[in-house]
Amino acid sequence: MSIILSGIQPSGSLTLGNYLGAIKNFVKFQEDLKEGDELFVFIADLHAITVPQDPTKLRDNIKKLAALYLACGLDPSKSTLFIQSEVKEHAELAYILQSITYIGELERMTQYKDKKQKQVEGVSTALLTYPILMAADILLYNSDYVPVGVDQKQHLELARNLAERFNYRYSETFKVPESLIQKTGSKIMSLQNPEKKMSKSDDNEKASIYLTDNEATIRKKIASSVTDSDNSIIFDPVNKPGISNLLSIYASCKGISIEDAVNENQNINYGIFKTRVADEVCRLLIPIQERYNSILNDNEYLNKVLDEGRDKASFFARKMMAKVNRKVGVGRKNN
Ligand code: AQP
Repeated sequence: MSIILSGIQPSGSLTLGNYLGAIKNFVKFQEDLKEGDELFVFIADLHAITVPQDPTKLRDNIKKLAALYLACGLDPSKSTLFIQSEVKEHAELAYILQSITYIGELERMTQYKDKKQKQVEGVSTALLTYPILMAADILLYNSDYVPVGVDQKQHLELARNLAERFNYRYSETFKVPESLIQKTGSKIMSLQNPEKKMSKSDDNEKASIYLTDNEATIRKKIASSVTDSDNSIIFDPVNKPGISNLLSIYASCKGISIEDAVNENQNINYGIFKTRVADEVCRLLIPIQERYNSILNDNEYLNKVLDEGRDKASFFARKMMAKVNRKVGVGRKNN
Protein backbone atom coordinates (compact mmCIF):
# COMPACT_ATOMS: atom_id res chain seq x y z
CA MET A 1 0.00 0.00 0.00
CA SER A 2 1.51 3.35 -1.04
CA ILE A 3 0.44 6.90 -0.40
CA ILE A 4 1.45 9.48 -2.98
CA LEU A 5 0.90 13.20 -2.44
CA SER A 6 1.67 16.38 -4.31
CA GLY A 7 0.32 19.87 -4.87
CA ILE A 8 0.67 23.01 -6.94
CA GLN A 9 0.31 26.62 -5.87
CA PRO A 10 -2.49 28.67 -7.44
CA SER A 11 -0.01 31.53 -7.74
CA GLY A 12 -0.70 32.32 -11.40
CA SER A 13 -1.48 30.62 -14.68
CA LEU A 14 0.03 27.16 -14.80
CA THR A 15 2.99 26.64 -17.13
CA LEU A 16 4.15 23.81 -19.31
CA GLY A 17 6.84 23.30 -16.60
CA ASN A 18 4.12 22.62 -14.01
CA TYR A 19 2.50 20.17 -16.39
CA LEU A 20 5.60 18.25 -17.52
CA GLY A 21 7.33 18.37 -14.12
CA ALA A 22 4.28 17.62 -12.00
CA ILE A 23 0.72 17.05 -13.32
CA LYS A 24 1.72 14.65 -16.09
CA ASN A 25 3.29 12.42 -13.46
CA PHE A 26 0.29 12.65 -11.14
CA VAL A 27 -1.83 11.25 -13.94
CA LYS A 28 0.69 8.50 -14.60
CA PHE A 29 0.71 7.51 -10.93
CA GLN A 30 -3.08 7.54 -10.91
CA GLU A 31 -3.10 4.98 -13.72
CA ASP A 32 -0.72 2.74 -11.75
CA LEU A 33 -2.60 2.84 -8.42
CA LYS A 34 -3.25 -0.56 -6.88
CA GLU A 35 -5.88 -1.64 -4.35
CA GLY A 36 -5.27 0.29 -1.09
CA ASP A 37 -3.00 2.95 -2.66
CA GLU A 38 -3.98 6.60 -2.28
CA LEU A 39 -3.13 9.61 -4.44
CA PHE A 40 -3.71 13.02 -2.83
CA VAL A 41 -3.37 16.05 -5.08
CA PHE A 42 -4.07 19.43 -3.54
CA ILE A 43 -4.25 23.10 -4.43
CA ALA A 44 -1.58 24.77 -2.32
CA ASP A 45 -3.33 28.06 -1.60
CA LEU A 46 -1.61 28.57 1.77
CA HIS A 47 1.73 28.30 0.00
CA ALA A 48 0.63 30.87 -2.56
CA ILE A 49 0.16 33.58 0.09
CA THR A 50 3.80 33.39 1.16
CA VAL A 51 4.20 36.17 -1.42
CA PRO A 52 1.56 38.90 -1.93
CA GLN A 53 -1.54 37.77 -3.87
CA ASP A 54 -4.58 39.67 -5.03
CA PRO A 55 -7.46 37.93 -3.13
CA THR A 56 -9.87 37.99 -6.09
CA LYS A 57 -7.27 36.59 -8.46
CA LEU A 58 -6.25 33.96 -5.92
CA ARG A 59 -9.85 32.66 -5.62
CA ASP A 60 -10.05 32.60 -9.39
CA ASN A 61 -6.74 30.73 -9.71
CA ILE A 62 -7.87 28.14 -7.15
CA LYS A 63 -10.92 27.33 -9.26
CA LYS A 64 -8.89 27.30 -12.48
CA LEU A 65 -6.32 24.94 -10.97
CA ALA A 66 -9.09 22.56 -9.87
CA ALA A 67 -10.50 22.58 -13.42
CA LEU A 68 -7.02 22.05 -14.89
CA TYR A 69 -6.30 19.07 -12.65
CA LEU A 70 -9.48 17.45 -13.96
CA ALA A 71 -8.85 18.49 -17.57
CA CYS A 72 -5.34 17.01 -17.43
CA GLY A 73 -6.80 13.64 -16.47
CA LEU A 74 -7.02 13.49 -12.69
CA ASP A 75 -10.07 11.42 -11.91
CA PRO A 76 -11.86 12.08 -8.59
CA SER A 77 -13.05 8.48 -8.43
CA LYS A 78 -9.40 7.40 -8.21
CA SER A 79 -7.58 10.37 -6.65
CA THR A 80 -8.38 12.79 -3.84
CA LEU A 81 -8.39 16.43 -5.00
CA PHE A 82 -8.71 19.14 -2.38
CA ILE A 83 -7.85 22.68 -1.35
CA GLN A 84 -5.08 22.87 1.27
CA SER A 85 -6.65 25.66 3.37
CA GLU A 86 -9.88 23.66 3.72
CA VAL A 87 -8.05 20.98 5.72
CA LYS A 88 -7.02 22.95 8.81
CA GLU A 89 -4.58 20.30 10.03
CA HIS A 90 -2.01 21.40 7.41
CA ALA A 91 -1.45 24.68 9.27
CA GLU A 92 -1.74 22.95 12.66
CA LEU A 93 0.94 20.38 11.91
CA ALA A 94 3.16 23.04 10.34
CA TYR A 95 3.13 24.89 13.65
CA ILE A 96 4.13 21.78 15.60
CA LEU A 97 6.92 21.09 13.10
CA GLN A 98 8.20 24.67 13.49
CA SER A 99 9.09 23.70 17.05
CA ILE A 100 11.64 21.16 15.79
CA THR A 101 13.03 23.16 12.84
CA TYR A 102 16.13 25.32 13.08
CA ILE A 103 16.12 28.77 11.47
CA GLY A 104 19.45 28.03 9.76
CA GLU A 105 17.88 25.08 7.93
CA LEU A 106 15.31 27.43 6.41
CA GLU A 107 17.65 30.28 5.63
CA ARG A 108 19.79 28.13 3.38
CA MET A 109 16.90 27.07 1.12
CA THR A 110 17.59 28.12 -2.48
CA GLN A 111 13.97 28.99 -3.23
CA TYR A 112 13.82 31.26 -0.17
CA LYS A 113 17.03 33.02 -1.21
CA ASP A 114 15.72 33.51 -4.78
CA LYS A 115 12.19 34.64 -3.89
CA LYS A 116 13.46 36.91 -1.09
CA GLN A 117 15.31 39.02 -3.68
CA LYS A 118 12.07 39.74 -5.55
CA GLN A 119 10.06 41.04 -2.57
CA VAL A 120 9.57 44.79 -2.67
CA GLU A 121 7.43 45.15 0.46
CA GLY A 122 9.70 43.09 2.71
CA VAL A 123 10.04 39.35 3.19
CA SER A 124 7.19 37.54 4.96
CA THR A 125 7.93 35.03 7.71
CA ALA A 126 5.78 32.56 5.75
CA LEU A 127 8.25 32.69 2.84
CA LEU A 128 10.93 31.48 5.24
CA THR A 129 8.72 28.83 6.86
CA TYR A 130 7.24 27.64 3.51
CA PRO A 131 9.24 24.35 3.57
CA ILE A 132 7.83 23.50 7.02
CA LEU A 133 4.28 23.82 5.68
CA MET A 134 5.35 21.62 2.77
CA ALA A 135 6.71 19.05 5.24
CA ALA A 136 3.36 19.18 7.09
CA ASP A 137 1.45 18.63 3.82
CA ILE A 138 3.46 15.49 3.20
CA LEU A 139 3.74 14.03 6.71
CA LEU A 140 0.07 14.57 7.55
CA TYR A 141 -0.91 11.79 5.15
CA ASN A 142 2.01 9.47 5.95
CA SER A 143 3.03 9.85 2.31
CA ASP A 144 5.49 7.36 0.87
CA TYR A 145 6.22 9.23 -2.34
CA VAL A 146 6.11 12.85 -3.43
CA PRO A 147 6.36 13.50 -7.18
CA VAL A 148 8.06 16.88 -7.67
CA GLY A 149 10.26 18.79 -10.10
CA VAL A 150 13.98 19.14 -9.33
CA ASP A 151 13.39 22.60 -7.77
CA GLN A 152 11.53 21.04 -4.83
CA LYS A 153 14.15 18.41 -3.95
CA GLN A 154 15.76 20.52 -1.23
CA HIS A 155 12.39 21.08 0.46
CA LEU A 156 11.71 17.39 0.36
CA GLU A 157 15.02 16.72 2.11
CA LEU A 158 13.82 18.95 4.94
CA ALA A 159 10.56 17.00 5.17
CA ARG A 160 12.60 13.80 5.50
CA ASN A 161 14.83 15.33 8.18
CA LEU A 162 11.84 16.60 10.14
CA ALA A 163 10.13 13.19 10.00
CA GLU A 164 13.27 11.52 11.32
CA ARG A 165 13.81 14.18 13.98
CA PHE A 166 10.21 13.96 15.20
CA ASN A 167 10.34 10.17 15.27
CA TYR A 168 13.60 10.26 17.24
CA ARG A 169 12.28 12.80 19.74
CA TYR A 170 8.73 11.55 20.22
CA SER A 171 8.88 7.91 19.02
CA GLU A 172 7.99 6.44 15.61
CA THR A 173 5.15 8.53 14.09
CA PHE A 174 5.84 9.57 10.50
CA LYS A 175 6.96 7.66 7.44
CA VAL A 176 10.08 9.17 5.87
CA PRO A 177 8.90 10.24 2.39
CA GLU A 178 10.80 9.83 -0.85
CA SER A 179 10.80 12.21 -3.79
CA LEU A 180 9.93 10.96 -7.25
CA ILE A 181 11.72 12.98 -9.91
CA GLN A 182 11.28 12.15 -13.58
CA LYS A 183 14.28 11.80 -15.89
CA THR A 184 12.91 14.20 -18.50
CA GLY A 185 10.80 17.28 -17.90
CA SER A 186 11.76 17.66 -14.25
CA LYS A 187 13.18 21.12 -14.93
CA ILE A 188 11.77 23.01 -17.89
CA MET A 189 13.59 26.29 -18.36
CA SER A 190 12.42 29.78 -19.30
CA LEU A 191 12.11 30.33 -23.07
CA GLN A 192 13.71 33.75 -22.73
CA ASN A 193 16.43 32.88 -20.23
CA PRO A 194 17.17 29.15 -20.41
CA GLU A 195 19.48 29.37 -17.37
CA LYS A 196 16.39 30.05 -15.23
CA LYS A 197 13.43 27.72 -14.64
CA MET A 198 10.08 28.37 -16.32
CA SER A 199 7.84 29.83 -13.61
CA LYS A 200 4.21 30.89 -13.44
CA SER A 201 5.19 34.03 -11.53
CA ASP A 202 7.72 35.19 -14.15
CA ASP A 203 6.88 38.78 -15.14
CA ASN A 204 7.92 38.15 -18.74
CA GLU A 205 4.97 36.33 -20.36
CA LYS A 206 7.13 35.31 -23.33
CA ALA A 207 9.29 33.23 -20.98
CA SER A 208 6.56 30.69 -20.21
CA ILE A 209 4.05 28.63 -22.13
CA TYR A 210 0.84 28.72 -20.15
CA LEU A 211 -1.40 25.68 -20.32
CA THR A 212 -4.20 27.92 -21.54
CA ASP A 213 -2.20 29.74 -24.26
CA ASN A 214 -3.82 29.43 -27.68
CA GLU A 215 -2.07 27.72 -30.58
CA ALA A 216 -0.85 30.93 -32.23
CA THR A 217 0.66 32.16 -28.95
CA ILE A 218 2.36 28.83 -28.28
CA ARG A 219 3.91 28.84 -31.77
CA LYS A 220 5.03 32.45 -31.45
CA LYS A 221 6.62 31.92 -28.03
CA ILE A 222 8.55 28.84 -29.17
CA ALA A 223 9.63 30.47 -32.44
CA SER A 224 11.08 33.41 -30.51
CA SER A 225 12.71 31.34 -27.76
CA VAL A 226 16.35 32.13 -27.04
CA THR A 227 18.84 29.64 -28.53
CA ASP A 228 22.43 29.87 -29.82
CA SER A 229 23.80 30.42 -33.28
CA ASP A 230 25.63 27.21 -34.15
CA ASN A 231 22.63 25.37 -35.62
CA SER A 232 23.37 21.88 -34.27
CA ILE A 233 20.78 19.99 -32.29
CA ILE A 234 22.73 18.55 -29.38
CA PHE A 235 21.72 18.04 -25.75
CA ASP A 236 24.22 20.08 -23.77
CA PRO A 237 22.48 22.10 -21.01
CA VAL A 238 25.70 23.93 -20.04
CA ASN A 239 26.81 25.18 -23.45
CA LYS A 240 23.49 25.03 -25.33
CA PRO A 241 20.79 25.64 -22.68
CA GLY A 242 18.13 26.92 -25.10
CA ILE A 243 18.28 23.98 -27.53
CA SER A 244 18.63 21.52 -24.65
CA ASN A 245 15.49 22.96 -23.07
CA LEU A 246 13.56 22.60 -26.35
CA LEU A 247 14.81 19.01 -26.60
CA SER A 248 13.53 18.34 -23.06
CA ILE A 249 10.15 19.84 -23.96
CA TYR A 250 9.96 17.83 -27.18
CA ALA A 251 10.98 14.57 -25.46
CA SER A 252 8.71 15.06 -22.50
CA CYS A 253 5.65 16.01 -24.60
CA LYS A 254 6.17 12.93 -26.78
CA GLY A 255 7.07 10.67 -23.84
CA ILE A 256 10.42 9.65 -25.37
CA SER A 257 14.03 9.83 -24.15
CA ILE A 258 16.29 12.81 -24.82
CA GLU A 259 18.47 10.53 -26.92
CA ASP A 260 15.53 9.66 -29.19
CA ALA A 261 14.55 13.33 -29.37
CA VAL A 262 18.07 14.20 -30.56
CA ASN A 263 18.03 11.37 -33.12
CA GLU A 264 14.64 12.43 -34.50
CA ASN A 265 15.86 15.97 -35.11
CA GLN A 266 19.22 15.59 -36.78
CA ASN A 267 20.21 17.62 -39.86
CA ILE A 268 17.42 20.18 -39.65
CA ASN A 269 17.73 23.88 -38.89
CA TYR A 270 16.55 25.54 -35.69
CA GLY A 271 13.48 27.01 -37.43
CA ILE A 272 12.17 23.58 -38.42
CA PHE A 273 13.07 22.14 -35.03
CA LYS A 274 11.14 24.90 -33.25
CA THR A 275 8.10 24.18 -35.44
CA ARG A 276 8.30 20.51 -34.49
CA VAL A 277 8.54 21.39 -30.79
CA ALA A 278 5.50 23.67 -31.16
CA ASP A 279 3.59 20.87 -32.95
CA GLU A 280 4.18 18.54 -30.00
CA VAL A 281 3.22 21.16 -27.41
CA CYS A 282 -0.01 22.00 -29.30
CA ARG A 283 -0.85 18.31 -29.75
CA LEU A 284 -0.61 17.94 -25.99
CA LEU A 285 -2.29 21.13 -24.81
CA ILE A 286 -5.19 21.69 -27.18
CA PRO A 287 -7.28 18.68 -26.05
CA ILE A 288 -6.59 19.65 -22.40
CA GLN A 289 -7.83 23.18 -23.12
CA GLU A 290 -11.05 21.88 -24.68
CA ARG A 291 -11.84 19.83 -21.57
CA TYR A 292 -10.75 22.68 -19.28
CA ASN A 293 -13.18 25.17 -20.81
CA SER A 294 -16.17 22.94 -20.28
CA ILE A 295 -15.20 21.90 -16.71
CA LEU A 296 -14.56 25.51 -15.66
CA ASN A 297 -18.17 26.38 -16.40
CA ASP A 298 -19.54 23.50 -14.34
CA ASN A 299 -19.52 24.92 -10.80
CA GLU A 300 -21.71 22.17 -9.42
CA TYR A 301 -19.30 19.46 -10.52
CA LEU A 302 -16.23 21.35 -9.33
CA ASN A 303 -17.76 21.96 -5.90
CA LYS A 304 -18.79 18.33 -5.56
CA VAL A 305 -15.25 17.13 -6.37
CA LEU A 306 -13.66 19.60 -3.94
CA ASP A 307 -16.16 18.88 -1.13
CA GLU A 308 -15.61 15.14 -1.39
CA GLY A 309 -11.84 15.62 -1.59
CA ARG A 310 -11.84 17.87 1.48
CA ASP A 311 -13.88 15.36 3.48
CA LYS A 312 -11.65 12.43 2.61
CA ALA A 313 -8.41 14.33 3.20
CA SER A 314 -9.75 15.66 6.52
CA PHE A 315 -10.48 12.13 7.69
CA PHE A 316 -6.80 11.13 7.23
CA ALA A 317 -5.47 14.46 8.53
CA ARG A 318 -7.54 14.47 11.73
CA LYS A 319 -6.34 11.01 12.68
CA MET A 320 -2.69 11.93 12.18
CA MET A 321 -3.04 15.24 14.01
CA ALA A 322 -4.60 13.55 17.05
CA LYS A 323 -1.63 11.18 17.14
CA VAL A 324 0.89 14.03 16.83
CA ASN A 325 -0.77 16.07 19.60
CA ARG A 326 -0.74 13.01 21.85
CA LYS A 327 2.96 12.39 21.21
CA VAL A 328 3.93 16.01 21.73
CA GLY A 329 1.79 16.32 24.86
CA VAL A 330 -0.30 19.35 23.92
CA GLY A 331 -3.98 19.52 24.95
CA ARG A 332 -5.66 17.00 27.24
CA LYS A 333 -5.35 13.23 27.33
CA ASN A 334 -8.06 11.44 25.30
CA ASN A 335 -9.48 14.71 24.00
N1 AQP B 1 9.94 24.72 -14.77
C1 AQP B 1 9.55 23.61 -14.18
N2 AQP B 1 9.91 22.41 -14.68
C2 AQP B 1 9.51 21.26 -14.10
N3 AQP B 1 8.73 21.22 -12.99
C3 AQP B 1 8.33 22.40 -12.47
N4 AQP B 1 7.56 22.71 -11.41
C4 AQP B 1 7.45 24.05 -11.30
N5 AQP B 1 8.14 24.64 -12.30
C5 AQP B 1 8.71 23.64 -13.03
C6 AQP B 1 6.93 21.72 -10.55
O1 AQP B 1 5.55 22.03 -10.47
C7 AQP B 1 5.08 21.66 -9.17
C8 AQP B 1 4.28 22.76 -8.58
O2 AQP B 1 5.05 23.86 -8.31
P1 AQP B 1 4.51 24.96 -7.32
O3 AQP B 1 3.43 25.72 -7.93
O4 AQP B 1 4.14 24.38 -6.02
O5 AQP B 1 5.76 25.83 -7.04
P2 AQP B 1 6.96 26.23 -7.89
O6 AQP B 1 7.92 25.10 -8.01
O7 AQP B 1 7.50 27.47 -7.23
O8 AQP B 1 6.33 26.55 -9.32
P3 AQP B 1 6.40 27.87 -10.14
O9 AQP B 1 5.67 27.65 -11.42
O10 AQP B 1 7.81 28.33 -10.24
O11 AQP B 1 5.52 28.83 -9.25
P4 AQP B 1 5.88 30.24 -8.66
O12 AQP B 1 6.28 31.05 -9.85
O13 AQP B 1 4.62 30.71 -8.04
O14 AQP B 1 6.98 30.05 -7.67
C9 AQP B 1 6.30 21.27 -8.33
O15 AQP B 1 6.36 19.86 -8.28
C10 AQP B 1 7.44 21.82 -9.12
O16 AQP B 1 8.62 21.07 -8.92
